[in-house]
Amino acid sequence: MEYLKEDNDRARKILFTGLDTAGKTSIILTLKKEFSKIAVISPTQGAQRRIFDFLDIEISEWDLGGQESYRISYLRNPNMYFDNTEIAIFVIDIQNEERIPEAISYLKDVIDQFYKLKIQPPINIFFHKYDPDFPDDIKENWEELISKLKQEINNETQYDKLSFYITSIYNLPSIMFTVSEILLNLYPKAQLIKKTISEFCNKINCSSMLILDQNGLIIGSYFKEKESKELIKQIIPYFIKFDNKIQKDNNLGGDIKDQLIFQRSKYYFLFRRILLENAPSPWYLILLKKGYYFFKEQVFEPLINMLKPIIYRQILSKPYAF
Ligand SMILES: Nc1nc2c(ncn2[C@@H]2O[C@H](COP(=O)(O)OP(=O)(O)OP(=O)(O)O)[C@@H](O)[C@H]2O)c(=O)[nH]1
Ligand SMILES: [Mg+2]
Repeated sequence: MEYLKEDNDRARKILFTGLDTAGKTSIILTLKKEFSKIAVISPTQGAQRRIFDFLDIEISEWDLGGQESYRISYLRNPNMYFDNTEIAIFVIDIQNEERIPEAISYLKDVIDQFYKLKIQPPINIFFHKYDPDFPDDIKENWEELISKLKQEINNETQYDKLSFYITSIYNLPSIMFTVSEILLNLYPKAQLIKKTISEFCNKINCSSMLILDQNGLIIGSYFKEKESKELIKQIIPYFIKFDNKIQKDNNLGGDIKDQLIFQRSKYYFLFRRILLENAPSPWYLILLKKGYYFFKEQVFEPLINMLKPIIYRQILSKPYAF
């Protein structure tokens, strides 16, 4: 659940920064599935903050409006804007090649502020606006540009903790997978969840599986091979739309047993809501399996029992019950 409140010590700070119009706020709105707001977006005024839960962590998300006057004021007051950053996301618009030198120069300024503050958070560079519908020759140009930029950024910054991602708001999984992966680095039990899911998948012989939280962020995944990973990525946006629809329609939705199974080529997809006690919104499980399989309630019991002690929500001081 998302809510606004004053900063507190517990929240872990994730900072979105980059030039104006790079796409930071659009990425955040995509994460929140507030797609209609992207069409009428305006430049972010100063720093916008929100707090949301990810597993048992409170995330304090900072969206630093990138217009020049704001950038100058952030650099003048690093304590106010850059301090306590645990993860930085630096967004670069790859469709605006002209402004890339300016973006790299600002990235260097940001890194300088981190050094001044004696912090060294991981910086995740998003090569953004890599839109899926562009023709192949343009995408080839982007690929070349991106590999050149990776080298340039590594050489010019000499920063140890850089990671690079390719994203577009028109490729929802690119945003969901990337941000989830980055946030999972904050969660010590992430490996345990991964192991639990993978053991379960091996046992029931499924090809891939995802568990999504109430915000659609991926808290655990398993992929046996590349093909099923691609298929599951393509399917996520449809499932999320489907769930929005059933949640709105009281006659259809709300039941813990809500699930949807359909077939595409040799795969069966299962989409299932997991209702958590005390949680206003459900989690989701998406599973892909070759051949027909009847997903009985009991099949999931071992998985849920394995996950229960792992996913313990300290903020409410109550365990999540499935
Ligand atoms: N083609 C394309 N356009 C995008 C993408 N992401 C964002 N945009 C567009 O880029 C423009 C700027 O997006 P914003 O999200 O406002 O950019 P910002 O980085 O928040 O800008 P400031 O708030 O001024 O710092 C908008 O018109 C978005 O629709 C993308 O992945 N592909
Ligand atoms: Mg913005």
